[in-house]
Amino acid sequence: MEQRKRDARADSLPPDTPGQSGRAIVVEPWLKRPSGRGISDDDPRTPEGRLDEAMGLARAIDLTVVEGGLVTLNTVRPATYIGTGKVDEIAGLTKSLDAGVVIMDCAVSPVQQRNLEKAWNAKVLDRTGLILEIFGRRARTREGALQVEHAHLTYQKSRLVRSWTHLERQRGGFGFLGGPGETQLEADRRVIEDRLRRIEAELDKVKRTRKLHRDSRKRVPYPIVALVGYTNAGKSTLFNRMTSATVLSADMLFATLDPTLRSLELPQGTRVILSDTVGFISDLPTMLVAAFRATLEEVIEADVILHVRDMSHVESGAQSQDVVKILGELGIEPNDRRLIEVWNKIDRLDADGRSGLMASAQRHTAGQWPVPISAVTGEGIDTLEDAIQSRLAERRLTFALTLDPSDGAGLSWLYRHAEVLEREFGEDGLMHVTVRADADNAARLRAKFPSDA
Ligand SMILES: Nc1nc2c(ncn2[C@@H]2O[C@H](COP(=O)(O)OP(=O)(O)OP(=O)(O)O)[C@@H](O)[C@H]2O)c(=O)[nH]1
Ligand SMILES: [Mg+2]
Repeated sequence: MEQRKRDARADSLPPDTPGQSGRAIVVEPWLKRPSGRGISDDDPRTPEGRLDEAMGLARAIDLTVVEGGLVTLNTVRPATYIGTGKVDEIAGLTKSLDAGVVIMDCAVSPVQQRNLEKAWNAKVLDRTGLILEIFGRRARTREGALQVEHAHLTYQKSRLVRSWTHLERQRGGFGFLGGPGETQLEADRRVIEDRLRRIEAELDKVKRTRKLHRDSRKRVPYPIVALVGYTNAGKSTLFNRMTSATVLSADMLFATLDPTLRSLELPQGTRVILSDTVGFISDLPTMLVAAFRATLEEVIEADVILHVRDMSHVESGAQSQDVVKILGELGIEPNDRRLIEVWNKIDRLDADGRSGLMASAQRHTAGQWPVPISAVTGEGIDTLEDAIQSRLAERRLTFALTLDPSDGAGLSWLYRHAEVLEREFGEDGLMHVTVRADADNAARLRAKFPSDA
């Protein structure tokens, strides 16, 4: 009984933070299918591509990857996920390579995790656990930390339920219920739920403050341009290039976690606010998408959304599909007029790759051309700025207004809520003002100047 209780609790505990000099083995399980494709038939990724990415994720929490390999399997084993032969082989490796962590790039159940940890005498992290770990380390703001903790606890809770069901089933056979193991699990679950509720209350407070900020920014008539894209696509590099800022950009997955905003002036003089935010990844844990929804509201409400893609990456197409899918979960459809595809890192392509890319860019429907750029060399940035400008113009309306010269309050309202393009005195002694405003402010403007607008 004592033993069982301890095991059950081990499931509910968060993965230990791997040590400073963590040496890790990365295992990429690859389920064989009759079609010869991967986990799902419409998966455009290669096993090698997935393995590379998983190794990158492991390095993102400063693990030293001492070995990484594919394990093909015909079926998932309930006890250990992979076959016993492979389990033994990896046990040998963890020992000879002195690895304290094994990353399983899949979703392992609490039971599988426990069995593997025992067999390998190493900490086992699955893909969700690993991503949560990275996010936990990157969170810098209070909101970010709360969101990650929320996701982490939700993950733990889901694992509690699963192992509990397992125990229940096992005990059902003996015809009794209850016992210390279950009581402990219930207590664990209650602790998690209490904590989740407290975090939600706190997040609610933070969210209200953010909303106030956003609302007050909305009254300032600057449109928001949001950067989205797969992790490592070059969003922060582009952000820095366009705003002359120095946001951390690094060849590291999930370098950015908390959103960053900065204003910049487009060449035509329009001032916009550029927002850099967390990158996406394939199989992004759903609890993270949910937890980060508030942060991603910046994107949901943006006037223009730049989907930054790493065109030099072999899996660029698959990455793009993942981003499109997550955008869909946020309610942003692929044909949304606010979206502009930004084809980044073209400096890394050779002449053939480049001309192929330019040709396929041209094949897009007029008005939806992707913009090839290099955030590093600056190539194509001017075209991108023009594209942003013209998308904004589509969304913003221009008004020609006439004001009494003594109406200082009216004029200052216009400066606060719209972009004043022109202002002159007519021969009629009145002031003629041309302004441009976004949809929200256009409505207010119509209400305020009914005879003109
Ligand atoms: N050669 C080349 N490298 C680039 C370009 N843009 C970005 N990079 C590199 O790609 C890596 C990732 O860039 P980041 O700007 O940090 O990417 P990100 O999209 O912000 O990534 P996350 O914050 O992790 O989501 C860095 O090493 C950059 O120097 C480019 O146009 N050309
Ligand atoms: Mg970044």
